[in-house]
Amino acid sequence: MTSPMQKASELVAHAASICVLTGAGISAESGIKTFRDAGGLWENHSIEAVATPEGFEQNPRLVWEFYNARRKAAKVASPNPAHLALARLEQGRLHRAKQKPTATNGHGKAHRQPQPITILTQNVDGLHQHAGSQNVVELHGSVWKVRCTRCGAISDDHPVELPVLPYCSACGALLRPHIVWFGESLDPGVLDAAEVAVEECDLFLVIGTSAVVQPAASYPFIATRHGKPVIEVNKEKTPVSAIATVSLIGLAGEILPKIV
Ligand code: BV8
Ligand code: ZN
Repeated sequence: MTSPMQKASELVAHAASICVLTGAGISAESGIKTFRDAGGLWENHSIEAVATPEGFEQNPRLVWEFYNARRKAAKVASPNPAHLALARLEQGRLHRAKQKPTATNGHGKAHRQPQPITILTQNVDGLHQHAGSQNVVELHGSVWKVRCTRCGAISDDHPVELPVLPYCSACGALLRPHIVWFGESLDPGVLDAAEVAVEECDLFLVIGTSAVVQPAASYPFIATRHGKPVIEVNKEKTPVSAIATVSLIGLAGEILPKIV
C-alpha cells in the first residue's frame, strides 16, 4: 500500500508537464503574511479599503502605505525550501528536455513541446523568480511593478518604498501598484497562458491556497474535470481537498522537497 507521499512522488516523477497553482501559503515560511490566516494581512485592513480600485480612488495614501509595507516585507524575505524545490524541479526537467531531440510534426517543423512546469502564482512577492523558477505566470501582478493611472506605463525600477504619493515620470499622473484588485479583470494574456498550462499539463499541483478567489481557484477543478490528477499541499483542508487525487496536510516547505 503506497503512502500518499509515495503516490505524490510517483505522480510527479511520471508527469511530462506539471502545472502548479501557488498561493500565500507557499511564502508563509519565508515570513510573508498570508491573507486569511490568523494575524494575516486582512486582520488590520479591509479588502475594500486596500485591495479594490474604489479603495484606491478613495484613499490612495492608505493603499500606498499598505503596498509599501508589502514591498518592504517582500524585500527582506528569501525563498524557502518549497520555492527552491519547484525551481529545482524545473531545472531538472529543462536539462532533460535539452538532451531529447525536439519532436517534429513530420514536416520537419518542431511542434511546441508543452512546458515541463508552469507556475501559476497568486502571489505578488516575486519569490518564485527569486528562487530561480523561470516559467512563472503572475496571475495577480507583482508588488515590484507599478502602473501609471493615465498612460499605463509599467515600471519596476523604483526604491523599495515609493514616495507617498508616487507620480509618473512620463506624464505626471498618479502611479498605482501593478496588481489585480478585487473586481478587476486579470490581464487577458495571463488568462490565456493559464488556460493553456491547465489544458496541456498531465499533473496539477495546488500549493498553499485557500482556493476561494476566482478565477484562480477554478483551475484545480478544471484540471480534475479534464481527468488530470491533482495533488494538494496545504496545512489544512480546503475546497480542493475533496477533489484532490492526493491531499497532503502539512507545511509546503517540508512536503515539497520530499515529493519533487
Ligand atoms: C475577477 C492581489 C472578473 C492583491 C488578489 C463580488 C464582487 C466583486 C467580485 C467578486 C464577487 N464575488 C466573486 C468575485 C470575484 C472575486 C473573488 O473571487 N472574490 C472572492 C473573495 C469571492 N475575484 C475578483 O475580483 C478577480 N477578478 O473576477 O475579474 C470580474 C471583473 C469585474 C467584476 C467582477 C468580476 C480578481 C481577484 C484578484 C484579487 N487580488 N491579490 C494583493 O495581493 O495585494 S487576491 C489574494 O487573495 C491573493 O492574490 C489570492 O489570490 C487570494 C487568496 O489568497 P491565498 O493565496 O489563497 O491566501 P490565503 O491567506 O487565503 O490562504 C493561505 C493558504 O495557505 C491557506 O489555505 C493556509 O492553510 C495555507 N498555508 C498557510 N501556511 C502554509 C500553508 N500551506 C502550506 N504550508 C504553509 N506553511
Ligand atoms: Zn504616465
